[in-house]
Amino acid sequence: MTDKTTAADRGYRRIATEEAFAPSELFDIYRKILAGPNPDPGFVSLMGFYMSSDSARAKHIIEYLQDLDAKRIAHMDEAGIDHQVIALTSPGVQIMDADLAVSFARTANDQLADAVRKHPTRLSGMIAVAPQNPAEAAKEIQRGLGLGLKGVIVNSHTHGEYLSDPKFWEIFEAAEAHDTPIYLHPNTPPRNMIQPFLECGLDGAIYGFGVETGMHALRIMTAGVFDRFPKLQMIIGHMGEALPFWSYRLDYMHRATVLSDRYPSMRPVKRKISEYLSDNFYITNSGVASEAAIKFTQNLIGVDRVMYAMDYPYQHAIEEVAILDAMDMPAQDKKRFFQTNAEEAFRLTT
Ligand code: 1DF
Ligand code: MN
Repeated sequence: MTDKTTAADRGYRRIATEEAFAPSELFDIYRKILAGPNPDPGFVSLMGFYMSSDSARAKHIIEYLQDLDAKRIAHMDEAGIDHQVIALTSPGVQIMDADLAVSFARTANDQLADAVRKHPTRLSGMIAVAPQNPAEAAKEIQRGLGLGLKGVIVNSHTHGEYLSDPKFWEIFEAAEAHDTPIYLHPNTPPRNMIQPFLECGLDGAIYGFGVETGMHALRIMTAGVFDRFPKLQMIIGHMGEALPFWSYRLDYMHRATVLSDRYPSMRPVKRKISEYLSDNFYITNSGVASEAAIKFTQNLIGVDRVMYAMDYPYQHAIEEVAILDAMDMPAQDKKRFFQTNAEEAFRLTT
């Protein structure tokens, strides 16, 4: 089912914005962590599975994560993806000790920048950072932009810690100052949250990812991050990790909780949750080829803030491209969804 149309035939380029890669050296590091003392249970469940399973899905994913060249481009051609915005796969460097995380983020960013230089019209890449060392993360944002990368990838919690903690805010400060967005991508729930998910197989992309990452985004909003950094832009996948559907209740209960002075950790912030969602977030449909969910989210946060992602190679489902092409939606909004919102969010120039 090779897509034979061109961007000119369609009226839009298809830009996929949550696509993953992994240098082969990442798996060497992961093997050591998995074999080490008391590895993180979510990491064991996720990467421990993909790196050891003989299933067709696992083998496909491990093989294509490592390619940033002909094999990936062939899959893009086959599916009709004009351009991928690629990030180091979850949990990236965030499962590592701080010093290794800082140095491996640089290695991964150098590799990704090389691939982007080789295929500038087909590939863009996000900057991996180590939140374990916020000052180095801020420096790496600047260095990564200098390499031609666009945007920053953070794979949700880092050893159970969330970016709502002000110790991480240098990262927000750097992203805002450099006018580059932060993609808050899922990770498995941390050690102290995962047990009820794990015992029934719901810890991964099926559900645990969304619960963990949606909560992380909420913590960032309720901690006042966007009051302190009002121009900061973040991106969340999987139809906003369900936050759009929660939005009315979040607004109501947040206000009620603040007014009743219930928690020292929930202080007044300047705006409603729904306002932060529409002013400070882009939402991608990664993994969700649902016209109803996409339109609901466009309606809630604006047609200029919802954009396309495939989640290659984890959801290498090329039939979904045709489903999304066929959405009953004004042509200019479909172009926003597939192309121009991504160009604006990531400041793409090719
Ligand atoms: C999976 C899905 C893994 C997504 C991912 O990274 C990922 C999965 C490790 O299916 O296990 O990025 N995803 O975003 O849906
Ligand atoms: Mn993903």
